[in-house]
Amino acid sequence: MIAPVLPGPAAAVVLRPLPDNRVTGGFWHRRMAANRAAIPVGHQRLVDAGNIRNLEIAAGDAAGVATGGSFRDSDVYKWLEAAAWERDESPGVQQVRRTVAAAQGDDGYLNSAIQVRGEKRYDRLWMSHELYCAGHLFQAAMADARATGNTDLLDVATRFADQLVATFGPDGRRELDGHPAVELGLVELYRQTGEPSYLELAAYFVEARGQGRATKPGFDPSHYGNPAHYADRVPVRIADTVEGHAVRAVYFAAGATDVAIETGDADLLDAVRRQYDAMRLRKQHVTGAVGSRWDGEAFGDVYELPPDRAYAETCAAIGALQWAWRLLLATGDPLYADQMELILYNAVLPGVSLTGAEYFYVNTLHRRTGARGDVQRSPAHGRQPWFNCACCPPNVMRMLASVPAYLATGDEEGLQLHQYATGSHRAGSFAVDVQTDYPWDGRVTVTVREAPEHEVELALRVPEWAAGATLDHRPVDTGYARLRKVFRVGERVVLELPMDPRLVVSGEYLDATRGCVAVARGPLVYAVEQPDQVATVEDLRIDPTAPVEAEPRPELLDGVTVLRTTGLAISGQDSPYSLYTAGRAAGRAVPITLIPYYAWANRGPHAMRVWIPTT
Ligand code: FUB
Ligand code: ZN
Repeated sequence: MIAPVLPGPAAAVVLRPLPDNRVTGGFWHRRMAANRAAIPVGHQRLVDAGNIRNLEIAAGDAAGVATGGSFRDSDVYKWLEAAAWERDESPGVQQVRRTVAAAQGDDGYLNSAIQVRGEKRYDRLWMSHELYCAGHLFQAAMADARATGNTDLLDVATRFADQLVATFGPDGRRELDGHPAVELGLVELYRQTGEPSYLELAAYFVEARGQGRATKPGFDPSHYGNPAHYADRVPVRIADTVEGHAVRAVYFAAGATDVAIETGDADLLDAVRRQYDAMRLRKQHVTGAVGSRWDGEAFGDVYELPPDRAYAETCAAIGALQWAWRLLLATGDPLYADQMELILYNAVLPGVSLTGAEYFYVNTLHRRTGARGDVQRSPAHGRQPWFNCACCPPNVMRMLASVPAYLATGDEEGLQLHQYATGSHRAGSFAVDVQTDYPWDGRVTVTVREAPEHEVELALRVPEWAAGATLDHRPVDTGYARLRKVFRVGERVVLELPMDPRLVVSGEYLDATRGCVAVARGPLVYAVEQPDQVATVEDLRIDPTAPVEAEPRPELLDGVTVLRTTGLAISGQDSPYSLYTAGRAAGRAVPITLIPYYAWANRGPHAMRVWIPTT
């Protein structure tokens, strides 16, 4: 069962995940196959980077000193989670499970770097990531139990969770981990075991944040001294936006949403919905990515969304997607499914190469010709096999391995299809097969495989970009198109989503992208990349009145549909400023070809733009 979120029986959700969503062909099947092939590669990279060795030393199976920061065990746990969703029972996976179990302290505590170095536990919580690692361990354990039935990690996780319950809370230690994640893990562990103290501790961590308890004590002029960095400036119930370190903020919000769901806390749910809207409307890139500042890996001010300096960490996109999924389950509002589509195709997927084994940590929306990166994570270097801080690669692995979970849900009425992929879904006695060439083609054919004798509802999401869609040739509005009837086995329903290319402009307050357009088709945001152009990317000006044609190119970039249009190549002035003159830009007419943004940087690092200046 691939179900990264499984609300309990009493949870306040209107939609429930389905245990048996399958992807059997098409776009996501290819992307998941590449990801599956990357899992053993990931193992080797965790060995090479020393993460596994740290655990082996803690287990007494190796000698030496621990390397790297105390967040490093989390990379192993995310990788184990990916392996679990893929039901990968290779000897490498089994050995890592055993090593993790052997590394655990007698009282349940587990953090290999802290143990090996003999550091005091929970002493630098703002930076030690001890509970962050625990959160990822709990999620890996839950994945193993649900997908493979193996509960070895679950035993480790519950012993550690019991240690946390005995240590933290209103009657114990009241500091918080600087990096949220434990909230998500504890709620999952509660769902998996039914142990109420895990949910209570998660709820405590959610309520206690926003009062400076996760922040580095004392004066520090950097972001480490700033409560906003840790989502720790304003209590969650009164916060009206997201701020600070983007991954911390969205993991925390997703965990708070989980608590709201399991406790039926409508006020808390309202608060996180309000915060999601603030993020979506004022702090999200056109690709769905979040995070504008390199300094502190942080959200910026409202409308601070520079394409060339976008931080847009892959982990932040994954956290935003996890948050949107929980909000979708809680509310059934198609807005969140639209967001998930945007984020998955255009903010998560760009973080991994078409081979599945090279990554972006920072996802820029603009790379200049001749760009030179400074630090390892600079996207100017192109995709990398791994990073010294390797949070993103195994996060992508667990995300792509669990894509089927996010496609469809069920409720008492029937089955809801939120994302489209060739495969199958079952809600009770209602089962359907889906056939589609999405995201290249807008036709989705649903065939009933099994149906009850009474009426059920089939709901198909019509994305917000798909005005003019039809269901069995009848016009349907955006949102959910619903068919309620007694279905016959073999019956077909055909959804047609219009795939006309769209030019997108940014709002009046988004200074960095004024005078530019982004091009989208279906769920995909497109980009110009140097290898497809006859002029340098810097010189291109797109003609917003020119037709944009879609052309399937099965041989290019593992099979994409490119967009072709026209514009000008200006005569690149090599001077930064000149006198203003009114009128159209001067230049020679040129064809312009756009590729899906997710596929850029698979031919080496080249110039690329998502936002293109107009003629
Ligand atoms: O601190 C753990 C992870 O490393 C964060 O989530 C990323 O942003 C990176 O800082
Ligand atoms: Zn990351």
